Amino acid sequence: MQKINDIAASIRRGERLTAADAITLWREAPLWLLGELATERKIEASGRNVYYNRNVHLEPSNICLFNCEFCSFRRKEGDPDAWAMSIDEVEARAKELRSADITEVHIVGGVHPKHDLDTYVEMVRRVKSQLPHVAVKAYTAVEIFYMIKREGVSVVEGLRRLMDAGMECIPGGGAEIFDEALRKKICPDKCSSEEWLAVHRAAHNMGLSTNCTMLYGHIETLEQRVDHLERLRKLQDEAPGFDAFIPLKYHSRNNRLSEAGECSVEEDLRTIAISRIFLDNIPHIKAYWVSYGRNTTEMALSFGADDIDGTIGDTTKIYSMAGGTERPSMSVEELEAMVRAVGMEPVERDSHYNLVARKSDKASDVCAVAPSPEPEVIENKEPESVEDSVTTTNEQDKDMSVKQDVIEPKVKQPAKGEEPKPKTTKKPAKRSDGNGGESKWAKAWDGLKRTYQRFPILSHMLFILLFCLFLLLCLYLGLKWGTRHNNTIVVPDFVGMSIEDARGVAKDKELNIVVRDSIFDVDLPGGTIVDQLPGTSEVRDVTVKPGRKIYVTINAYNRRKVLVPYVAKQTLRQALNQIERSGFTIEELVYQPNMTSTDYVERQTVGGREIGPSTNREMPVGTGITLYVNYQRENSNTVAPRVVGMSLAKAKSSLWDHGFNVGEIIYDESVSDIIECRTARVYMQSAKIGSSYRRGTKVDIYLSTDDALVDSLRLIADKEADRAEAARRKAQREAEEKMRAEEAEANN
Ligand code: V47
Repeated sequence: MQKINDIAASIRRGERLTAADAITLWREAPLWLLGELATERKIEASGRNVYYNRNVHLEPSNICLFNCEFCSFRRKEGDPDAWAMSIDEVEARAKELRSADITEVHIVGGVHPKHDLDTYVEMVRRVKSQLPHVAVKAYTAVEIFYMIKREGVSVVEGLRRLMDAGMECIPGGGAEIFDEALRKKICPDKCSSEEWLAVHRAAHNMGLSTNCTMLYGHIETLEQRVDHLERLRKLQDEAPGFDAFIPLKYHSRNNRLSEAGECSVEEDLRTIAISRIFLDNIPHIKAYWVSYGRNTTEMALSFGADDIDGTIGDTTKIYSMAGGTERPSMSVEELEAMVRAVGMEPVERDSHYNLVARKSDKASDVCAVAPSPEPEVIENKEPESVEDSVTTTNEQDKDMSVKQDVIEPKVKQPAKGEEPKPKTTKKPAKRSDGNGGESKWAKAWDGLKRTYQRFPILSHMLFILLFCLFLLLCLYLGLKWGTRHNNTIVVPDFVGMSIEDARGVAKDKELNIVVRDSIFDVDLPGGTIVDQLPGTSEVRDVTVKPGRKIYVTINAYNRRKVLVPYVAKQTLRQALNQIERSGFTIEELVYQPNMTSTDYVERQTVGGREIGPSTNREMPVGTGITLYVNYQRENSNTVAPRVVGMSLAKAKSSLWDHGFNVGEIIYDESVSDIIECRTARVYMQSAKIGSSYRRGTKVDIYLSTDDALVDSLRLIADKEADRAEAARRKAQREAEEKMRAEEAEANN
């Protein structure tokens, strides 16, 4: 367990999970710990939000050139249940969807031998022509690679044509498992891992966002899963563009891998949690409810998932054909209820994770996408290397046309609303004694009847006795339930405790701690609880039933890294504003004499290293910056401001602004825990208000949460400040009068 604890601590310090540690966690970590770690990461990434969208799938054909071992969807041309929609039918389907309240159409299907790039492009164009306000998420990298290779154009050119037709993003399918040896076994015809990654890389470089998936729970090893995640993480580091990762649980019905069976729900939760922790650069982890079903999806939300996909409206067959959810469809209310059931906040998103703002919930209402706070600028680079690596040769095209010729062009269109035929299942045979006679239960029942007829009084008494025993049992159970019902627990004050300690206390009291949010405060250690729900009260005990969840907000472990701002060559005030706005702080103000200016920042360092205008240095927020500030010799002194009554942050800001450094920070005994530090105010300062000190002097500040003390000392400090101000004005007046007198004397 020590090893697991070390890995957990390293994750909580914000260190990247290595492949080796991911395997150890996967194999050995207790499930609850994975849930905790993944939830902490999820909260950091998306708070309590869980995303869903209003979407449909459009599966133009299940005819596929490829024949993957795990696929239950694929049919070959001529099969009785094969279907292929013509382009007009695709458009007609899109037209039907005009009245549907959706924001996304997800087009995916088999790699049809007769569909070329133009067909795919035209499908997107027709869908978009009917649904201009709806995002088209279309074609897996496998389909895209095939159509592009067949056309003999570069990936960039192919993607450009699809984008021009209206394709907005690419779904994550077709990734399966990247390990080359296993890929050869389970999907030998599909494009290689490198080719799948190359399509997504090119898409990212062209500004297209995409998703990624991993098909798990069949015959792959843990090492192969981690290798898969590692290749995705690497690509995202190099060419960011993945919006979401979707772990896809293998479903075993009606395909050739069935013998592998299906993995357990625990394995699903472990996979989701490790994905969240490992893929620290992919913002969303989707628990695809169509694949997992409602219960596992709900649980997945406590294991790092922050997306559940959408309403679907019974438009996909890939999973139902493999044994997943039959007729998948969920209303917005159902999706939202599922999220709320685990204490999270359902958020409707569009295909780019912008929030969808709706005037009301009525389906007929027009919806609008809430503007993102800061639209991201994405460079439209055309990657030469990708183009080169995936442009096809005529030889390869010839191969494909040969394959095409051998397939009979017989396509059967399913009747509207037609479902795959239900499978005939054998009913279990009637239980018998094995000799064709009556069952032993029937014999026992006859025996009982005969006994009753022979001894009716005795039988009645026996019946009454049994009935009384039953009543006693009910009474006992009722009382037990009743006492537990009244059994209440006083909610402890968890605020200020570390999450680990709080969990210990909660366990003893039969309560459950659930992290529901996180903040970041530089002055608090990571994992400190800063808020809880239900809270506690000073006037009365707050009580709850055993087993109740206490939702807490913690201080984040990870200090977000941001670019250190370049603040030199401007006034101290401007520099301070910029530093505070970007979340950094002042390490020290170093004053240096100068002939020309006072309070002008000459240069800056962080951790002893110079920061210049083009230094691209990222540091955790809250890091201290040292400023080298000029002063003219005649301005070597500065006047102490009043900071009594201020919070620590305000006091620091005021001292720096007046040319002082912050010295010791001392809390009185009213501040009993780290959380109270946040509400304490200054009641004393070491520099006398209004007195003159050398620039850069350190001022000690004393803080308390005793409001009466702080307020009374603040009144005194205000008077002191007024006196100092009056004295300053008087001295200024006298100096001006003296100057005027000297001038007058000189003129005379
Ligand atoms: O690539 C096929 C998988 C994928 C089976 O991007 C199977 O938002 C389990 O990629 N058992 C297609 N899985 C679906 C897909 C997807 C789904 C939802 C959302 C998004 C998104 C993408 O389904 C295939 C394959 O990996 N699959 N057969 C099966 N028997």
